[in-house]
Amino acid sequence: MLHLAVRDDDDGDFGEAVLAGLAQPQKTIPARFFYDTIGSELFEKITALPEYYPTRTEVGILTANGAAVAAAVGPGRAVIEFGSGSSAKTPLLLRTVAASAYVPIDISAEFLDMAAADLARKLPELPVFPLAADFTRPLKLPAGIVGRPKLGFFPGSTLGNLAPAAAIDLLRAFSDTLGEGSWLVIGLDLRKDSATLEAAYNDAAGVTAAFNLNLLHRINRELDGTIDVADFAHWAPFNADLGRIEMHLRAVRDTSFTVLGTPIMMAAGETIHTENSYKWTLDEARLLARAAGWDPVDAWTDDAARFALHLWRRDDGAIEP
Ligand code: AVI
Repeated sequence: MLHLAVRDDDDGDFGEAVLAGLAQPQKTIPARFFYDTIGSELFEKITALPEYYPTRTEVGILTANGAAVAAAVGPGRAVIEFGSGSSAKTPLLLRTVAASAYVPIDISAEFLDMAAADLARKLPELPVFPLAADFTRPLKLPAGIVGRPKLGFFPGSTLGNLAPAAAIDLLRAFSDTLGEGSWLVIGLDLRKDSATLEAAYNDAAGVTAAFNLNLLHRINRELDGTIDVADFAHWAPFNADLGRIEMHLRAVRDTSFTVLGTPIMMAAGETIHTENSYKWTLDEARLLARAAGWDPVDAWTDDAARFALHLWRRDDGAIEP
């Protein structure tokens, strides 16, 4: 299961963030609030949709190129996953690189427990050291993996949900957490034609729309919201200038509601911006790596060049001839 960098279960923070976001000229709600229980279930469904190619494409790339990753990084590394993996990708990588230990890091202890239990079934011999923490900040890794060479894993193009400057900050935090001599395997969605991209975020079954609209239901459930959800529609265009899919909730008519007692008015056509999903070309991804202190060593894509799996090595300042 892959989620945004930070999942936030704190109602206080949710209320503050929603009120602050709805007070902006371009209304906004941070994407991390998608992932309550219902939102997490909807996201799992998204990853299996025919239009949503990233998940299965990334698994295919990892399957086809795992041996090359293993040859580059060598066997016996401790794999540190940013986000708790319960998908097929994690055991695939762990087996391919003959990992000596696994550290899933997630802010939610519940997701960590699920991931650890899942792995214990699939790879019973592998030592697992779950770490319940916010991985957007540099972290002290568990004592059980001290001295082992490290390989970070950040699949699913989760980095794409951050604006470039924040993405660089996060990649720097990974570098600090993993330390000298570490490597990183990171999946990033590739920039491509807008029809393919827009289909992936506007699926025919309406699951992505339900995922987006769940934010409004969540406000009603948790923040005494009085939103008529039927007044809103899911809208997810590709913004070619900024290289990102944007998700919005668009008012289909003039509407007004309250959140925690605060009145909000929206005109027909006005939107609440709920997510960005940046799409990086191979060259842009290399620049991103370098800006954050990583050396882009290799990258693999699927045949249709939809998605890329990147292999980066921490730039430890070695001087090249
Ligand atoms: C989690 N993240 C990488 C997904 C994405 O594609 O940006 C979230 C998502 N939003 C709508 N569909 C999927």
